[in-house]
Amino acid sequence: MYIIGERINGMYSDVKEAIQNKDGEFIVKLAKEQIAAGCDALDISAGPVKGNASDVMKWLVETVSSAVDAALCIDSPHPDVIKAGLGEAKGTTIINSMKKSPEHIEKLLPLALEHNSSLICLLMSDAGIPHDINGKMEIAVELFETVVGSGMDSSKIFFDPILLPISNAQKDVFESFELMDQLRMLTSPAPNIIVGLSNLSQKAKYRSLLNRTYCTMAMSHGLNAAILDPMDEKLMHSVKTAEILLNEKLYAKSYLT
Ligand code: THG
Repeated sequence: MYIIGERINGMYSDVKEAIQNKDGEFIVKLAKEQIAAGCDALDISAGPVKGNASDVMKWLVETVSSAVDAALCIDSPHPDVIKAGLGEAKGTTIINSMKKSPEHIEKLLPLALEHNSSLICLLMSDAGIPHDINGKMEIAVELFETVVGSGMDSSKIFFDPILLPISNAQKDVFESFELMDQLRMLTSPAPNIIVGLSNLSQKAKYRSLLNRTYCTMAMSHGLNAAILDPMDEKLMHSVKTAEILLNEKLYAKSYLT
C-alpha cells in the first residue's frame, strides 16, 4: 500500500488555524509525525480558504519542503493552485487531481510531464460524478488513453473512484468494490487505485472502525494506495496485516511473534 498522510489539509480546523496564523512549526510537526507513523507521501491541501489559495499552497509546500524531504501530493481542485504548489516542491510530487475536463487536461497533463509527477485521475467529468459503474469505467478508459498517449508511464497514474460518505451513499460505497474489480482488469499489470479514505466516515461516530474495515476490504479488490490518517495506529496495523494476508509482503518472524 502506498500511503499518503491526509493531515495537512485546511479542512482540519487546527490546520486552518495554523494557516491563518502562519504557524509553520505546527505544519512541520504534522509532517514529521505522519512520516514517523509510516506514510510514503504527504497530502498538502489549503482546504476551503478565503483569499488567495495559490499563496496558501505555496506557503504550505515551502514550509514542508524546507523541513522534510518526503514526496508531496499537491491537492487542489484548481489547476492554478496545483501549479503554484509544484513550483515550490523540491522532490517527488503527485498531482491531486485531474478529472475529465478539457481545462484540467490542458493544464495538468503538461505540468505532470514537466515535473515528472504522478497523477491522480478522478473518475468524474465536468458534468459531475457518474451514478453508475459503467459511467466511471468510461471515464477511466478515456483518461487512461489521454494520459498514456501523452507519453506518461502508466505506473504513474492513480485512478480515484471517489469514495463518498457512507452516511449518504451506502450503495455507492458498496459498488466501489465492483468498480475496483473492473478497474484492475483494465490493464496488466493492474493500475494503481487510490481513495481518500476518511471521506467514508464523515458524520459517523466510529470513524476509525469504518475506515480500517473498508480499507482492508478494498485492498482485496485492488486498492493499492490511500490518502488516510497514518496516526490512526489501528488502521495502520490493519493495512500491514492485510498486506500479509494478500501475500503482498513476506511476513517477517517478528510479525508472527
Ligand atoms: N480523493 C483525492 N484527494 C482527496 C480526497 C479524495 N483529498 C482530500 C480528501 N478527499 C482526503 N482527505 C481528508 C481529510 C480530512 C477529512 C476527510 C478527508 C476529514 N476531516 C475532518 C472532518 O471533516 O470531519 C476534519 C475534522 C476537524 O476539523 O478536525 O474527515 O477523496 N484524490
